Amino acid sequence: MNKIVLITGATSGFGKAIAQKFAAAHYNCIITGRRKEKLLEVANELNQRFGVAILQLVFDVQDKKAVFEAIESLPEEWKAIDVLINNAGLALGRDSFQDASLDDWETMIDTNVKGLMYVSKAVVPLMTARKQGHIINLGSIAGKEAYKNGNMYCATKAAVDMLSKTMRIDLLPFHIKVTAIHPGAADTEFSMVRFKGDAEKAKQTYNGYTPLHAEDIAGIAFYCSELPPHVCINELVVTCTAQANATVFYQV
Ligand code: NDP
Ligand code: 8X3
Repeated sequence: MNKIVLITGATSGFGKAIAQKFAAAHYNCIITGRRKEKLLEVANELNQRFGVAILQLVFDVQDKKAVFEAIESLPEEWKAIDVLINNAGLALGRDSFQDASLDDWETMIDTNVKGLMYVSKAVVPLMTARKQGHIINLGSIAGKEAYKNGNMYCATKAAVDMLSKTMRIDLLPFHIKVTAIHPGAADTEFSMVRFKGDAEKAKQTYNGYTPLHAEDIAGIAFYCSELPPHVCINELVVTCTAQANATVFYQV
């Protein structure tokens, strides 16, 4: 029987690469996102390349009702989720505290914190019932260190960091592993979203160095998930070699 992984935000970036990695290892994949057409493309590709079963769930993680309805109406054969990857998330804007948009801040809180909370609360009962499971949360180096104009994005990822730590404690009696992966700069759709479609600004983020690629994080997430039952990687901060911390880069 193939194992089952549920990946939020699988229409691009880390989530898509993670789905590819797990599907290649014969996991059946539940993939989620808001963009239905992109999700369908990913599903078709995974199905054709790897012959695994793919279930697509289209919902906005900010929508509590939609999240719970989607998870609660999973067909019986999809309920034994082995690995949940809370990946859906975003940054919006890079403005000072005094200039940043409240709407952007609320969207980041609703997506990065409340979205992760809804999906986890919906999936955890399926794991506690089986007394097994692994939750992998995508945090960020931004949740570990403050940087200029990072304000609410940093705060939401600090929340993911702390939630991961506390989930690990509370879920201990159920043998559920909790891993937080905190990447540095990675060349996905992240910066296009952050800078609201400004391709030039997005490109500048990665000028003069080789950033992480989505596949790098996918490989690490998969490695964490494949360790023996008695081994759990609690957290990892992962940067490209040209990035020393949240703010120091070697650029040429
Ligand atoms: P992408 O923009 O490429 O992917 C983000 C994914 O999240 C998309 O699949 C998107 O799907 C989904 N998503 C966003 N908002 C929602 C929502 N409201 N409901 C459902 N799905 C949503 O970025 P990354 O792959 O880089 O980002 C993935 C995670 O990694 C995020 O949590 C991000 O904060 C984190 N991260 C990214 C870093 C980077 O430099 N790239 C570094 C550190 C952490 P759709 O639009 O179809 O809904
Ligand atoms: C994304 C990395 O440094 O832009 O989480 O915050 S950073």
